[in-house]
Amino acid sequence: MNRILITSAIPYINGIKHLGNLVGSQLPADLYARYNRGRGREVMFICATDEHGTPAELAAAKAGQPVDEFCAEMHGVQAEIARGFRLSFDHFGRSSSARNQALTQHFAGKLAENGLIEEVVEQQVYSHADGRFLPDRYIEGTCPNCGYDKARGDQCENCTKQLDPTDLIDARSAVSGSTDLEVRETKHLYLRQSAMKDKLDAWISAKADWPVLTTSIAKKWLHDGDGLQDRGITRDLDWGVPVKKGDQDWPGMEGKVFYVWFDAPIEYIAATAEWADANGKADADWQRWWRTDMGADDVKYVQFMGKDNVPFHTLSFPATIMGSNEPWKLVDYIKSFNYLNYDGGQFSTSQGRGVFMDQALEILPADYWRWWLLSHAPENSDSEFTWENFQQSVNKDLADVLGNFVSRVTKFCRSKFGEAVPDGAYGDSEVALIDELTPRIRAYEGHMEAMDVRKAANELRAIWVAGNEYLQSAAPWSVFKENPERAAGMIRLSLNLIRLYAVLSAPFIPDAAATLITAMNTDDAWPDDVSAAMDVLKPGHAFTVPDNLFSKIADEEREGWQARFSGVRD
Ligand code: B3M
Ligand code: ZN
Repeated sequence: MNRILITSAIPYINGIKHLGNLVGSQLPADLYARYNRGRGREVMFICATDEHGTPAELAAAKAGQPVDEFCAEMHGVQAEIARGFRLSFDHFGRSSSARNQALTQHFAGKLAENGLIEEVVEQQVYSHADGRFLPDRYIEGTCPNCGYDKARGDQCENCTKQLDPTDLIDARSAVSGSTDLEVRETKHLYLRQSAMKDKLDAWISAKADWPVLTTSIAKKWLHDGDGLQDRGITRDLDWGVPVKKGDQDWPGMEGKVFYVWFDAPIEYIAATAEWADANGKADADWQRWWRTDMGADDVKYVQFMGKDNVPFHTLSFPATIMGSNEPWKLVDYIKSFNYLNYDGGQFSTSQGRGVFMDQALEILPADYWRWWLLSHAPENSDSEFTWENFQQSVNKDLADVLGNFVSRVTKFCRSKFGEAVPDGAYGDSEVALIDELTPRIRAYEGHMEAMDVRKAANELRAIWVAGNEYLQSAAPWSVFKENPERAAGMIRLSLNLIRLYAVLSAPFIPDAAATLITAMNTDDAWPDDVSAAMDVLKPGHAFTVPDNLFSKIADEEREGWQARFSGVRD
């Protein structure tokens, strides 16, 4: 497969994401996109903001802004932070786009045509003061079970009892506090997932190579309790994709919108169309990624997400795609992640606990975070961010191992041979290093292909360490006195190693890699043949000594950050 379509779960618009969200979707997706581009494959890497739903409406109200304005502004903020982390999206779209609106309505129309939509009349709480229906969790009142006075309409936080809004004593709107509430009838559309259960089950069962985390969650939803449930796909809200069948009105559904989780995954497709629009391309140019009748059979499609998003991607979205009976591309591989915890607790957006993406970039450049997060990705279990561990990884891996190697080699060369690759032959120890590196690089590639993020990071670190150990034992600074030509061979190899490191490390630490490529005055072709790669920079090739790549984190700095981020965000 030489074309790779990559999507990351699209972040909600209503706030800035924390580092746990980043490492669970956008960052590993970027790693994989950069790696595949490095291998010369054609990549389409898509992300977007997830802009609909009650949380977006409420966040806008809190900010005192119309919701469309709020979303446009927050999209800009999130796009800027994404650039700061060097997330190399081909397009960062918006789920509120005209493209997504049309596609969402299109899918709903097809599902209805195929008998997969059911209209259901329900009772729901309407708030006169707010002029809207209220979702269950936006109704508050006193718990009939324990007397807790801030119980929500879906559940009591205090005694965990599942509730219906009508169970609450003195129910009030969580939006306005108004008690002027009324239960009204309202009609909603349900996606008949139950009718597609066997098809979905067969599809998931065939994915033997998927992470267990992904398939076990899907299987649980398919088989636990009463099995796969039909899912409401409309809401009584103002903000969202208006309910229509294709471009036709949907009688009885006036004034309603699709549920945010119905239109959000469709935005993966729509954002690719937005990419085409933004780049003056034709529809065929995005359709070749998504329509199997337009060439997408040759595409490998990989999705990245945190485990909480797995049910929607293994069941609801495939049900939408399959149920359309149209030749849309289904996902080929779903890479899901556990949670990253923060210093003995959980990262929490609602409580402002942990380090958020904007704050992280205020403290240190993207590469520092990328390296720690990816090398500690919560793949097989939850993992934990601690400041001590972060300090240790940065200081050791990035500063002592990689940074120090680059600095010693380039500075030694400059002082003894000048800023050009010296001429000297490779001896036994150089050949031995090349022999060691070859299988390591092949292993690194294998882990990257398999999206084993931690294993890939470990192998990359081992590749850096091998160069350091070589340099330490070859000791060109001692050899130089007796045998400058021999030392020249060692330095020629080491300068080529710097180039090799830049190419291999670019998916993890793109800024440092770019600095090295520029300093070495070279290209970034992938080392398919390691011996040949050790001979790219020929004797006489000019280079410059790069600035210090990574600074160490001092204890006082670490303690300062630890204190600053110990509470909640204001
Ligand atoms: N917006 C979850 C989140 O931001 C959700 C993902 C949608 S993926 C289609 O954490
Ligand atoms: Zn209770």
